[in-house]
Amino acid sequence: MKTVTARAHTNIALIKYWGKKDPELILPYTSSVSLTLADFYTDTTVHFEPQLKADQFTLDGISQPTGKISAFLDLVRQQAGLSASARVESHNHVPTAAGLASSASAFAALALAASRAAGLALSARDLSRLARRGSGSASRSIFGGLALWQRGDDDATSFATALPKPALPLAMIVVLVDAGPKPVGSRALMANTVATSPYYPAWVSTNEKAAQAMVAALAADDFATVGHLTEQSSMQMHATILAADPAFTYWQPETLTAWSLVRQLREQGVPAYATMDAGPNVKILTLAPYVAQIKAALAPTFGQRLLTTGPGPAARVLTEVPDD
Ligand code: 2P0
Repeated sequence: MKTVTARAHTNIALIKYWGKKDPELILPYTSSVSLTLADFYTDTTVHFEPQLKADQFTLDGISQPTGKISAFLDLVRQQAGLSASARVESHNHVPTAAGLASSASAFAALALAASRAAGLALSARDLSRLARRGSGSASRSIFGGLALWQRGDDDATSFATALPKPALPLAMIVVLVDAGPKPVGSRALMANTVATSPYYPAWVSTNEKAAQAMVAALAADDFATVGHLTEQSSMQMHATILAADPAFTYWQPETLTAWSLVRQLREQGVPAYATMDAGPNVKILTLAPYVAQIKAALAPTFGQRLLTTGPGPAARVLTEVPDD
């Protein structure tokens, strides 16, 4: 056995994932496209120990419930033919109270560390399939830069792949509207949107076309189309959520303030596009040369609540230490 520490970075979807066709296997209704971020990541250490009575999990040094982690480790144990429990230690590296702690980096790091600690040497594709079982968006965090999660038809065909590195100097500014915990978890809300939003079928057909259009726009380094598709996918996702029963939105007043400033910048010729996820924070997709100008325009309203990042690397093993 080995003690393995892996690092995976979080990602932001440019074309969103929202809704599961198969909640058990986490097969999505639509494909999605994401940007893995340089500055936000999770480090996870895994060691399987036959003498442990049950799995143990700490996050930033604090003991946590093990339900979701143990269910995920069971998949790894099954593949490796192992029965031992594991000790899992995770550390989230996100700026204090950034509100960006993510199941994407968490399950991507756990998939890599646990599979290696169990003696498996999975391909990137199989790691992505495994990470998907923990959290859909984690399938994309196996890869650096841009990733495409093809929805597929079953467990074997639903995985992410890396997209070619664009010539575009992509950058992202995170506007911290509210760093508190989510009022409603995305998993339950996703399921309710699928079950009750009359707009959901329209979302599926539009978003799937957008995913394929995004791949083409990125390959062509066509930032106006990349940005437009990014903003549309986010707004349409939030529209399906608003139309669910009960109606809901993650947005807060400052979410709209930030989006409005982004639209004003665009009217002045600045390439800036807003995208929002399962929370009120706004992420602005832009190009590196415009970051300073955008931050200057947002600073009077958001002050220090602006973080800048860019494309980050693939999930990787940091250390691998064999038992004595
Ligand atoms: C995404 N989100 O594509 C979308 C956009 C939030 C909004 O993936 O239930 O934690 O674990 O598969 O991946 C957040 O949901 O959901 C998410 P599960 P996940 O990034």
